[in-house]
Amino acid sequence: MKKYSVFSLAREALRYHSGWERAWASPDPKAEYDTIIVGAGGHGLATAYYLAKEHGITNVAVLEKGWLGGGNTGRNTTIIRSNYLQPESAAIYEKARGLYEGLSQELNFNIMFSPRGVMMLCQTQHELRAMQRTAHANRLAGIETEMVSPERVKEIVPIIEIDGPRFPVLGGLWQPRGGTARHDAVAWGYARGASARGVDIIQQCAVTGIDRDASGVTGVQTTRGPIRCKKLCIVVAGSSGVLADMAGFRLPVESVALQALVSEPVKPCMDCVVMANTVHGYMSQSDKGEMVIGGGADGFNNYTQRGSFQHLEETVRALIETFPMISRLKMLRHWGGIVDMTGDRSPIIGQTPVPGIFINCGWGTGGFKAIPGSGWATAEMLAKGTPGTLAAPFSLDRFTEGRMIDESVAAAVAH
Ligand code: FAD
Ligand code: PYC
Repeated sequence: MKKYSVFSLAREALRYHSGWERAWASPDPKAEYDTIIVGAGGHGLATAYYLAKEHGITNVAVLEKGWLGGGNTGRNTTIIRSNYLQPESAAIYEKARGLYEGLSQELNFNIMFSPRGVMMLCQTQHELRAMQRTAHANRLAGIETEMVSPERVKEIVPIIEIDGPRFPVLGGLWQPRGGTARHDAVAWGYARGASARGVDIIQQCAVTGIDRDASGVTGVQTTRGPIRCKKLCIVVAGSSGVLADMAGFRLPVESVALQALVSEPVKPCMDCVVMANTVHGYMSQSDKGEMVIGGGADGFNNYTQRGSFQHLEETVRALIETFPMISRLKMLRHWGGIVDMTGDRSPIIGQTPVPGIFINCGWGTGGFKAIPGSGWATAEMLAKGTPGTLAAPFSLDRFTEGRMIDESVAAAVAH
């Protein structure tokens, strides 16, 4: 892999950019791999990268039915934060946020991490008290967050209306080192790093069946033929239930569309992320100037990867009292992704009832922020055959043992 640097940029500028090589290889599938990862979203690619880098395991294929990063990873609104309530979640989300800080350097790929700060508004007394509790929990977990007054919210976010008649701003939970990153670049950077270390990334290769014998998994059926493997890791977000069905077990997840939209570009007016969870809306400004806006998940289970006018109207209406300026903006595009929701709004990372099959799913509306930490922990589990300390609390068993990790408030997005 050729290193990207100011020197390579200058060299290529002098020869009309004719010498750039492809960022990752596109090999044909081999007959057999030690490990197959299904799903080339951020979580699958990060898992492959850390398997190769941290554990030296490279006889690995990542199989993707479409194009890499084309699922939720390329459809999300890129918010990164770690202000979760429970210690288990704080640990994995903060590990991820920490890795994001150095990821451009580590991958030699600019993921445009922008720690611009995340403000979670409190617009009811109840929300104010819940967020105060979260701030205390964050302090205990060593996560830098603080409660701020309405006046401080206004200083940080001048375009906000704090004295709205229905939803006044009573305070905010501020995470100064939260922020955003370029979603595609995260997928592309991990793909390039994994491919350079010998991982085969195979796009346009849908898994259509899972082969098993009495001792466990033996391989997969794909649209490009059968491939044998010793270990299989399912990392397909909204399609997790479908893949589990192929393997012969059920998962406690529901698939729902989550939608977002962007406005026409405007001059810089908001340099942090704001989430208004009482009214079900959030907003940030992209580097291009578009206001990136999202709301709650669809209220019914579905596999629809697109936006709807009804949702667009609902989300903008929710935010207008708090951000009156958006009433004058034209909206440009809207879209949807399929998110996989668990009952406690925490992910599942662990072994499945089928020996040799592992799963990473259930990130619901909030898995972009977790990609580096989740990939790191899933790679550790695959390498050792059993989850390490970061992943262990998120096992599938917790639903039968009653060990819920309730993050329905921290998940923030209405569902
Ligand atoms: P995906 O990126 O969906 O990757 C799974 C891959 O599996 C897909 O590429 C798919 O094609 C592939 N696949 C499926 N079936 C098969 C098969 N049979 N064979 C082969 N491949 C298959 N999270 C945040 O932290 N912050 C946010 O601001 C945020 N905003 C969001 C906004 C929206 C509109 C949406 C939809 C989600 C948002 N999320 C956010 C959630 C986040 O996007 C997801 O949790 C995360 O991207 C999941 O990553 P993944 O790698 O698990 O899944
Ligand atoms: O998890 O922070 C989040 C989030 C914001 C928008 C969608 N998910």
